Amino acid sequence: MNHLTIALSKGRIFDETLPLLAAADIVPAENPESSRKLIIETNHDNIRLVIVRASDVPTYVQYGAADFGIAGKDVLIEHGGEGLYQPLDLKIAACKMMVAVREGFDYQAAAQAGSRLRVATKYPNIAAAHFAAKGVHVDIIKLYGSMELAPLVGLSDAIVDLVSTGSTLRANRLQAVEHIVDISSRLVVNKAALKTKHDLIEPIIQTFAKAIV
Ligand code: PRT
Ligand code: MG
Repeated sequence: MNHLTIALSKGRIFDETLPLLAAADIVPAENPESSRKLIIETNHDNIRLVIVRASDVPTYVQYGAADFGIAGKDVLIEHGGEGLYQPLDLKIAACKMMVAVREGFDYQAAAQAGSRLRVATKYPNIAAAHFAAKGVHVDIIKLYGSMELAPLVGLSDAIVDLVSTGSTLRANRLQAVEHIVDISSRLVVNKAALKTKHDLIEPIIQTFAKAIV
């Protein structure tokens, strides 16, 4: 019997993936939020979940350590998508990739073609491509979290980060000044597994496709 390993991250993606898994009759045996286990069994002997960092999902799937997974478009653009088949936009964990600055900061003046801007971000590839297209020179400062702090303490002029409700920006007196790309999460499948485990994977893709709201 073929086995299936599904890579998921905890938090918002997991919460929004549960109904999709349920539609495909896949029910985790434990809640990863409360369990410390990184391998979670399901109601099927041959299907298991592996719980990884959101930004590591493409890597597990690319190398075939997981047959498929769910990852944000932000993570996929930054990863490059090598070795991954991306059949479905699941429309979950939706948000926007934005440029934000301190309230009152004159972004239009600072970001003219030819000028130089310091940009803090977890997404150096996305940020570099965005500003290159505008002809703005940037010094990218790579951070791993709490990007919103950077302009407040003078680490950067601007940040490139995800915004959903906008409350984090407001709480830190920042404002969004440019929209880069709409983000949602996608199903990513290992290209080899799609062939060798087609009978197992294809019905799940079909079920997910029907369950997208
Ligand atoms: O936490 P960890 O470092 O392990 O990884 P992660 O932060 O990438 O994981 P997680 O679970 O927080 O996010 C997983 C995916 O959810 C991301 O890759 C996105 O595709 C998607 N997503 C959707 C978001 C958001 N919305 C979001 N709002 N990811 C992060 N945020 C953060 C944002 O970075 C900012 O700090 O939430 C804050 C802004 O939210 P608002 O509501 O205040 O605007
Ligand atoms: Mg997080």
